[in-house]
Amino acid sequence: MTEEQCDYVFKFIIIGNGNCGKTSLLYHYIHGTQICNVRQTLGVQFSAKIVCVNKKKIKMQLWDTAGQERYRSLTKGYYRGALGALIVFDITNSDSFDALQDWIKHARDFSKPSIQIIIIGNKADLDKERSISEQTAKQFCQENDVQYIETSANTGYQVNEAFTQITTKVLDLLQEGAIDENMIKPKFLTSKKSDETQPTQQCNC
Ligand SMILES: Nc1nc2c(ncn2[C@@H]2O[C@H](COP(=O)(O)OP(=O)(O)OP(=O)(O)O)[C@@H](O)[C@H]2O)c(=O)[nH]1
Ligand SMILES: [Mg+2]
Repeated sequence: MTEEQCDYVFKFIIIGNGNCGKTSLLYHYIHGTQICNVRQTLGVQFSAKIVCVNKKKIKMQLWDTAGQERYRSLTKGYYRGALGALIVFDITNSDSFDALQDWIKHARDFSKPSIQIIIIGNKADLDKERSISEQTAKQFCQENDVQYIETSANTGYQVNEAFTQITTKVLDLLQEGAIDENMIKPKFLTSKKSDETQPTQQCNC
């Protein structure tokens, strides 16, 4: 399936402190398996995946950003046009949770205030080392009007669900007319990127 055959192109950014598992989550989502020898992201890395959600074929443009502070001014240039932000923190690292408020602000300031946000509490497999309870994280998300999900990029726990949840939310907004459909129609065939994957089967949904 090509971009032209898709109903929509959705741009999502993946942000959050360094070492929380952004790249690992994205790799699992695209390849369906755990990444080996993941390296710190330097700047921004683009991936794409074509999916079928609620009978719509969607090309997901996924921008994985470096969490390190020194890349902040570079990465914010990539927020423009994003319909959604996946903000990742590490449930065993309270600093990464404390930084969420800033990340939400970045997402709303550097894209637009209506950007859809899902907070991802990653490393759920390390539950025994948890420093942020699910209850605390859920309450924070309720107060900030954002979605919440816990994942593990190691086991694959709820990785697909995280991406599907935010995609579904954007589709709901489209149906309500809150997003201009013309802005997200596939306009042209882009050259196939190195990390681009396509479904091996026909869309059956
Ligand atoms: N136990 C566990 N480790 C994880 C998980 N996700 C990522 N890691 C590990 O956490 C470390 C950082 O993972 P990355 O995916 O590079 O994190 P990142 O957020 O992309 O980091 P930056 O690129 O520096 O922003 C690596 O050693 C991963 O193997 C997870 O779900 N569980
Ligand atoms: Mg990374």
